Amino acid sequence: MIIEQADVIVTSPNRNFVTLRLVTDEGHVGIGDATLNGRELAVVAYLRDHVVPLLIGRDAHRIEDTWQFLYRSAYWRRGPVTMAAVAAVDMALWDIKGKEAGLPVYQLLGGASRTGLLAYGHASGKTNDELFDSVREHLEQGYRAIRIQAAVPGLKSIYGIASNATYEANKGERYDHEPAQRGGLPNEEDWDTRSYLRHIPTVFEAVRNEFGPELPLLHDGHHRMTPIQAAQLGKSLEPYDLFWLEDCTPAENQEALRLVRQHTTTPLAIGEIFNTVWDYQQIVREQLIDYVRSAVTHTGGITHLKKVLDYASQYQIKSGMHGPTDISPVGMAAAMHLGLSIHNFGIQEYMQHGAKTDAVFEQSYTWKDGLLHPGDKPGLGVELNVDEAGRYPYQRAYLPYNRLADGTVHDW
Ligand code: GCO
Ligand code: MG
Repeated sequence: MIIEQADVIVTSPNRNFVTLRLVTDEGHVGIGDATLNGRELAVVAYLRDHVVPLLIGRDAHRIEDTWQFLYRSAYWRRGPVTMAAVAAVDMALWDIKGKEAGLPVYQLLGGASRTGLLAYGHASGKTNDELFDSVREHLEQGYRAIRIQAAVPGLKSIYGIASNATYEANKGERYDHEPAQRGGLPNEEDWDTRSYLRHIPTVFEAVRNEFGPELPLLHDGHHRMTPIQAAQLGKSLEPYDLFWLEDCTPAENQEALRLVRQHTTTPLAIGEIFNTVWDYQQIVREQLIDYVRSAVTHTGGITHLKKVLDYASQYQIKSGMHGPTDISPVGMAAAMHLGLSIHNFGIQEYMQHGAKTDAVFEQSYTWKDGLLHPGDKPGLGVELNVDEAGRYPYQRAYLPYNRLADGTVHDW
């Protein structure tokens, strides 16, 4: 089965998405997600200019060989652009293999290890009342685990706070629940770690008082603390029994987590900006984390992320795959097939895409009683409606960035 055609499709229904579409001589179509939020066109160029010519004429069955060929023959390895491009090829080839076999991808990965995937949603608020409304709305929608982000007194705008606390207030337009701004230049936000460290434990105390001890609660530190500050936060959140504290320190410094770990039993999740198993080598071996946050889309596809998660499983470390709206429905489906099949699944982030995105990417995955399932259509189970995609041309979009009160740029 030979790859005859490869196209890179950029579309911006509720936000920008990059999709690789492969067609074989037998007429099978496979799609893969290559979206890198805020740097989308770099991946488009990598795919169009460098990868597509290598794909035409290749045997679509040879997934592992194609992965190794793209990774090693480039000579320049790793990095988010390269690994998102490789991921898209990998996903599209799994999609094709499933369609050829007449099986959903999770069956090819060993079959289901569970009936559905526990998913968490994003609650946030500028005040505790707003936050409670947002939590309640998530519970009503069926979420059984919820991420809590709260504004910090004295700071104008910070990561993770939706402009409207509830989906209802956004009238189904979910773009505002993610921070990328379309057009213009990046928004500047402000940050003060000491205020944050003082405030966040009070928020968790209030949420536990309001919603009780059962509900799994998560929190994202979004790379903004030093190791000792992260240790302090982990310790002060212990009474509120978090499911995880995410990205408590900037991810490049793997050793930072050793210090955090020495001080707190709050479970740690890291890795949404990692892209290979090498980024996890030390933190897995030393058991410095509890959850792997990588997305299929940013970590070389199903083939490579499965290797990361198999490695992690030796240390009882579980998956917590990245699933904000900047992962396309194709990347989300790939995560669900992988999550359903592996033994060490932990939780899946699931924010829900907007209506326009759902019309471009026709999905067969389901979300019922708080559990996701990839569905049983052959392949990944997501089809790209090319005509609908064509209605939404690319729009430049940037993520915001942070400055401290004295003007210093800080991690966002
Ligand atoms: C998360 C993430 C996202 C990222 C976003 C950047 O935990 O879901 O931190 O919200 O900020 O993916 O593009
Ligand atoms: Mg995160």
